[in-house]
Amino acid sequence: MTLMIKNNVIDADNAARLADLKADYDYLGAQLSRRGIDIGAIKEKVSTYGVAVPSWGVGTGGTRFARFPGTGEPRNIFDKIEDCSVIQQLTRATPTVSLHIPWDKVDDLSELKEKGSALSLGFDAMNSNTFSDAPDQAHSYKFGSLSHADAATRRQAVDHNLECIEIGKVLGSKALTVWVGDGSNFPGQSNFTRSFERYLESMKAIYRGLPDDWRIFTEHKMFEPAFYSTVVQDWGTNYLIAQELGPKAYCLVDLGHHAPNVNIEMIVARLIQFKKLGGFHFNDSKYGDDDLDTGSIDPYRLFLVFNELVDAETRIAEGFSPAHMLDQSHNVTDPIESLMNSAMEVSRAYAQALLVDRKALEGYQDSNDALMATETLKSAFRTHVEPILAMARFEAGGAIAPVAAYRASGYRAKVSSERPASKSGGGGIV
Ligand SMILES: [Mn+2]
Repeated sequence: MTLMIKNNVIDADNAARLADLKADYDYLGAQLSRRGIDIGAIKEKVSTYGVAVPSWGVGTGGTRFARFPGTGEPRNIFDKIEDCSVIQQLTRATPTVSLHIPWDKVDDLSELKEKGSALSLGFDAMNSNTFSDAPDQAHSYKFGSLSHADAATRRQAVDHNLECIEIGKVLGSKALTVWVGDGSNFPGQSNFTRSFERYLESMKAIYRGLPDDWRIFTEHKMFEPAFYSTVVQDWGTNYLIAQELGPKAYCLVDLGHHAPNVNIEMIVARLIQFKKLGGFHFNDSKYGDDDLDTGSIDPYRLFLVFNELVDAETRIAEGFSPAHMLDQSHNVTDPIESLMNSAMEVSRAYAQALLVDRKALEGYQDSNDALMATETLKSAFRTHVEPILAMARFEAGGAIAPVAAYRASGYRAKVSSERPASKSGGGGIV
């Protein structure tokens, strides 16, 4: 196995922290024991939890105004998965990478597959791109892709998605995520019904090319790049798509793709109930979109989403197997550090949700004790679970303090000396 960070760097950083961690873990274990919770069982569950890293996340993001690249930016998918393996090596919470085509297209897929194996990384959902024009493509997506008024443009977009499936088959992926930028900027610019009919027709053609053991995820987004309407704007439309397509079609919830204050955890519950929750793109936002690090603005909302997931997991909800992925834009931080912290934030939300006393909660709900019901959630959320996460990482060979170990490793300086500086400029948001 290829290790991007030397084990002795991790060992040295861990050695300085281990005694404190053990003390904190034991103390938390005693506290949880008084609440009837076995800390070891929680740690076991947390240690099996994984979230996929998006290949595009390890590059510096940008806005439509500018992009300010960092140093040592990955030049291609091989550099990208090396960066992804650093995240996995230190956090032990990100065993898979989600690719984006055509950005990650390579001539030799077996070379990429071998590189993934050498780094002990698997390949998660494939992501297609019909929201921007690839060089030399015949038809432009300026006015849409899968819902475009022109049949040849729609066909090109369908074929691209089918190509993503073929690439994914070689790499061992089992899912295709489709997000389109299709929509309109002005009232009257496009006919809502006809656009959606064309979109569904295109999606059905993609669905027909989906292998039996694959799933297809559609991702809704309220606005942007279209600023008046988007064809797949909300979870209702997303649910209709999944219903129209069939049993292999599921809805993907990107936390940032909703209006402010939308009750996302309730959307999650509805999709679970009707067996159409496909998975997540985790991130956070203050005003709109999906740009900020997971849990950086509203960790309580992230916890409430995981509360629904653990509720479904506990009662073994039928057809419940959501895919988890990060999807965020790192404009001012080292992307590796942001992704490590974000992976730990989702693990934290999961651990906190596991602490909810579900029997007590149900009792408070049935007896209309609103105060104690909400306090039951709050007491789980307020529990400082870091010792559980850190111990799980340590026992799996990762770092007790991933960001500190990463900084001590000098990885960024090393790749900065090997990889030429990338260009700044506009765009780059995904
Ligand atoms: Mn997304």
